[in-house]
Amino acid sequence: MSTITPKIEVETTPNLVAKVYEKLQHKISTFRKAMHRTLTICEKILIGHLDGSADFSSDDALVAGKTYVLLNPDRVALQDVTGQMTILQFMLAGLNRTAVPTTVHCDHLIQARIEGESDTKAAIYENNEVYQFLESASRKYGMGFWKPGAGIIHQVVLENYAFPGGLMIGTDSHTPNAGGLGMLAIGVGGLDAAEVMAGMSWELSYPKRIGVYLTGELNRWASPKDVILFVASKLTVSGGTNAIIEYFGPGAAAISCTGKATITNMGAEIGATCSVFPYDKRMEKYLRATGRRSIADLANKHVNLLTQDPQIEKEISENQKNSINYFDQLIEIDLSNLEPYIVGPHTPDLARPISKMGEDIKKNNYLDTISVALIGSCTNSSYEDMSRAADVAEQAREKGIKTKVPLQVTPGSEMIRATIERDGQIQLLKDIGANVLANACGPCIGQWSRPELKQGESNTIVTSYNRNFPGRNDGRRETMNFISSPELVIALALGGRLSFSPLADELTASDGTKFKLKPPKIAPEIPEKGFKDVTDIYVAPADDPVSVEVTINKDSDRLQKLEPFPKWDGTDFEKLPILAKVSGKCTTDHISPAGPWLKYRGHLDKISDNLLLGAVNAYRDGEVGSGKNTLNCKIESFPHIAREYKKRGLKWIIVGDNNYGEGSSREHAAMTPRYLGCAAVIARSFARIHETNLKKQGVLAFTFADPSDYSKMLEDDRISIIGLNNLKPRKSVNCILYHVDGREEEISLRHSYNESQLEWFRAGSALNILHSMEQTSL
Ligand code: MIC
Ligand code: SF4
Repeated sequence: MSTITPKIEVETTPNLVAKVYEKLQHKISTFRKAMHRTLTICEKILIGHLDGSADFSSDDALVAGKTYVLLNPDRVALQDVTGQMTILQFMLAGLNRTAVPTTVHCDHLIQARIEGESDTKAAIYENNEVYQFLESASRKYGMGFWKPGAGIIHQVVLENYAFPGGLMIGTDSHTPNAGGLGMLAIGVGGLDAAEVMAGMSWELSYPKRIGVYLTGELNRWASPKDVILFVASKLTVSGGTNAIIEYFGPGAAAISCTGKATITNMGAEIGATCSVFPYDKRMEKYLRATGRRSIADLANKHVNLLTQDPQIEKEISENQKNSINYFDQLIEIDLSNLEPYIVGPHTPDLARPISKMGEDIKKNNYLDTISVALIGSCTNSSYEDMSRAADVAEQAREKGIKTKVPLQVTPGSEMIRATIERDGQIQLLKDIGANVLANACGPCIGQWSRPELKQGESNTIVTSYNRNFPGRNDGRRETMNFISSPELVIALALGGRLSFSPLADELTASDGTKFKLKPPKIAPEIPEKGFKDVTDIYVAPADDPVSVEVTINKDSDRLQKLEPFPKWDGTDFEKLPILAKVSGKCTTDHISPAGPWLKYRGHLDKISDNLLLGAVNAYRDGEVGSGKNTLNCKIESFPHIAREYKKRGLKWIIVGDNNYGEGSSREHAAMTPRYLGCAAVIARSFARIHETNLKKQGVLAFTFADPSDYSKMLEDDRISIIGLNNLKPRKSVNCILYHVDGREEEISLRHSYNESQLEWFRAGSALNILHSMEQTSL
């Protein structure tokens, strides 16, 4: 059972880290006494954060895919769009202050239009109400508030809060970025975060472990990005589901701390719970350079807690087969032989080495001409990244040429932006034609105004971002995003064509001579003069929180107080229509698109109008976002039909394909269906965060016992899900399909609910339980 800890503590980070190491030490040695096992890093960090109720004595105490564990995270990070719902839900719990150190980061709401400064100003004006809400709630409830312009959540967390051996949750799927600094950092839905902020333990299905054994050293054009693009090509977008990816081996220490963060960041693209590297000298160096000497000293004293037991690497280096004792799967990469990769379009696991891109373009008829090149984002905007990109820019400047296509740069944080301005990298990029956007997500999440692009016009962009689902960057499904490292994106921008390979092709200098770009020099991860200090980007919690008011205007179209969802009425779901059966990839970007909709993330009713607008209708070839309204047989948009059903008190279901809900952590993709009357989602399989979000919001999440039953669900069917009063962990559920021709078919559904998760369904949502626990503890 989860516990509520009413004790509120405000900790300085070194204090917190010292306590975490003490706890790790104690729990790990208790575990070793009971289990006598050799441990990997992720096991050490998980064991060290198990809550008081953990029992190490039973054999199935920590079995991947079987045991649910309760953990006590050390920190919570929220960003401005998912953070709104999180805070609204936290407020429903009725506490005075967050029980765990928490920060809020304003990064997703700044739209890229002209350039950084003016775009940030415009965003502050347009989103004033939301920023005021987030800032006042932060001051009141004891959270650190990072202003718009301060930077992207994951970069700011890496620079300020991440620490080796820590456990953090964040309401953003790229939270695992902090794994580059040896932290287990996991993306979650807003309600998970709100519960931890309220002092509850956090539940996780004990993950599998995938080991990535690194040898050799990156060279020439290959960069950390290529490590993860290669891993993504091997594991695919669902290969990391319910697994932690643990990197180790002699090659790990050859990658900078920020390079490691690029790799762990993009573990989200393969569905991994998170990814982590062992503590090493590169991390120490980064901690010291970012003003955290005392944490580096502490980490140095506890290296054994922050690295895997040495026996593991020894055994695996002797014989890879030994990996089965420690990992469910092992991938080996010799960094010295790694080629630069490029992935896309439309999925991050469609990878090939850059040398093969030309062939692929011909084979698939991709548009070769690049329309815009973009570098930066939370994934790739470190000092090292920008320096390597600037090195390529400098080679072009020396030859008197500029990029053939517009080049946009998004620095990950104000600290990075100010430092690369001081050290000249920005100027080099500007000299070849770059424009610098705000320190924010911008075009990575559809916050990109592209008035020059005609409606329906196909176009190719190249980016150093992490996601490339259709419609993601500019709201246009026709835009094809190919992802690569920043240095390669600069090279492609100079070539102007997707088929340009700096390894093989030449450019023409301003004097007409031909030249080849040289691979960028090894770049420092830490600036020689140190990172630049920046001010006026952070607001601390108030000293007199009682006097701070958090206001939500009743008529606002940006924020809406939440009403609890109704309890389950105790009856089976009988003869429900299928609102949508989706075919193929259905990410959270398909279920609850971002871009222009981001501004309604604090207003459940408004944002519900985007429900499934990107989903591909399995019944109607080419139909996206709409389907048949079974009440009037007209083709209408999914949110419209859902509202019609809701008006008539009719619940409905969604049928999903493989890895349904992949991608982001946004719980809106679960809340909006719930709000509009979705009773259940039945899919071939789910992505981890989305499945939990559905469960938490009280929507039943089922998978087909036989995945081929997906094809039995017909457009005009009515569906009954029966025996709900007897729902039990690991017990399948019966579902009857009533076809229009009078036939009935029975199929079997599976689920992964444990007993306490079933309570969420019965109570109407997990929040309803939190709320009633708080009421009784008052
Ligand atoms: C994303 O990269 O998709 C986002 C936007 O950062 C999301 C969070 C969101 O939808 O707000 C994520 O990764 O979780
Ligand atoms: Fe922002 Fe893009 Fe990073 Fe998500 S992936 S946090 S949208 S920069």
